Amino acid sequence: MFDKVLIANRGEIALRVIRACQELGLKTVAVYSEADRDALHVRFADEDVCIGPPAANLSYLDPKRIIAAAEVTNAGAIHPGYGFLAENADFAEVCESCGIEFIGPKPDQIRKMGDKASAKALMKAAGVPVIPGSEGIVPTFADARDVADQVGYPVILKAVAGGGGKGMRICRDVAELERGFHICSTEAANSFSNPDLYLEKVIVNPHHVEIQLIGDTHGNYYHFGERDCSIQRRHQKLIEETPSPLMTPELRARMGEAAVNGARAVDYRGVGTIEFLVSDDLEFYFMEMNTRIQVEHPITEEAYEVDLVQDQIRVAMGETVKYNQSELVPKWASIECRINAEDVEKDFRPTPGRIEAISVPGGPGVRVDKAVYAGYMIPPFYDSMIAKLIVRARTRDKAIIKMRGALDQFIIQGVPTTIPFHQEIFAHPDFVAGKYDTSFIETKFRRKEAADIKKKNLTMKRPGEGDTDAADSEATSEPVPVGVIDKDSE
Ligand code: MV4
Repeated sequence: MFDKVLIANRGEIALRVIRACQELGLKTVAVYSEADRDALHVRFADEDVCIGPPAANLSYLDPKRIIAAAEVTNAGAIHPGYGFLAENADFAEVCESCGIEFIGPKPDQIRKMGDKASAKALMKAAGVPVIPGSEGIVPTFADARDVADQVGYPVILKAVAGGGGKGMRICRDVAELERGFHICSTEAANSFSNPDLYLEKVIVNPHHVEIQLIGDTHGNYYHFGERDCSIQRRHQKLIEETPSPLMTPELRARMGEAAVNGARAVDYRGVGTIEFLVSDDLEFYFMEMNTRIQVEHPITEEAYEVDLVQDQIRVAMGETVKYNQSELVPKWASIECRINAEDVEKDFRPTPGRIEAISVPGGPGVRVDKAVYAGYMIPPFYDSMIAKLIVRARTRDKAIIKMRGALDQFIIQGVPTTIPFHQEIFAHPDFVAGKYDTSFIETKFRRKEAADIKKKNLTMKRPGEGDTDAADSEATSEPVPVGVIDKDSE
């Protein structure tokens, strides 16, 4: 048992974990790099330790420094948050060997899920639907060609050590496969120190739908429905929502059951997420398992009225988690916008700098998870997400209206943010209608690069013309006024 938790993270998730610990009566230790001296997680924790220079490799990503900080403060547990060391099996193992509770699954569970081919094999054995493809890795091009002949083109090569869109390559025919195999394998060796690849049939324009689950150390497993994370740009999620517009109670029950079966089969403990690809005809396939609390966990908390971070810590304390699965139904529609300090007009380039002024939206059903404040300097060393804006309402349509208002009332001065981009998405008729998949941003939105190329090829235009919808022949629909979508009554 532990009564003090070290939070091996920064930013909004560090605050989220500190709050959960405080509510559970646990003491907290913040660690921080020299770039984060003025960060709120340092102020809000009971104790704090400077662990090194700004570079993540020399601070938040360095197991030795984190363990040393836990030992000097006598912290009995480490919460890794997301990113950094959250899915580092070796780190979880070091924690274990030092007698420090790692708040997450066992090292070997992290390791098995980190190897995407092994994760897929385990899930398949547990009866979870998987994408047709190779059984394990394809050691040679000849093996890849044989599997591709069986499942049919197009196929996708994926690095076993990749994930989140890294180390993937689509091949439309055998010639592309031959070239692609060697390129992908070399890239995987260079990027992940592991050249191993597996191969799958391509699911065209899939939906990204993930199931949130929890397992305790007493054999209890529950799921908290889905999150639709299909609104992404270059594998960065922009918006997440639950319920998913394409979900039905029957499909949710089947996907939830599959996820729980998968978790049970590996004796999983803690909170976790199983990512599925869902085709337009509502077939679902296991893609990856995330063995951490995720950025987008708040929408599940809002919709299901649960506290996933508290539950996660309780599991690590050996407590029994008690829910009635039949009562775990979405009580609200919830949507999250990830707000990044990025210049949308400059290819989403990060814009570190000083937040001169900030005013956040509020009112019932509005939650802002953030760690920035007026006068705060956003350091250039870490990721650019500065806030998560989460809303909930009784219906999706009402949640969209609430989000539009909240975005309009979210004022950040000093650095450009992605708020204007979110406002565009929330004005798009296809998004409002729930008609979107993972290709939405690429196909329904102007892409700066595409726009620039097209503009060059067009005859002279007045300034501004051809900036937006002209860049994409499909993006011709007009925004809809707010009142039009509210068809329901409470
Ligand atoms: C796929 C796929 C289509 N078919 N696998 C991208 C992230 C990584 N986790 C897996 N990804 C994909 N795997 C097969 N067999 C399409 C994607 C994909 C994608 C998946 C989820 C969310 C956004 C995406 C954007 C492009 C491609």
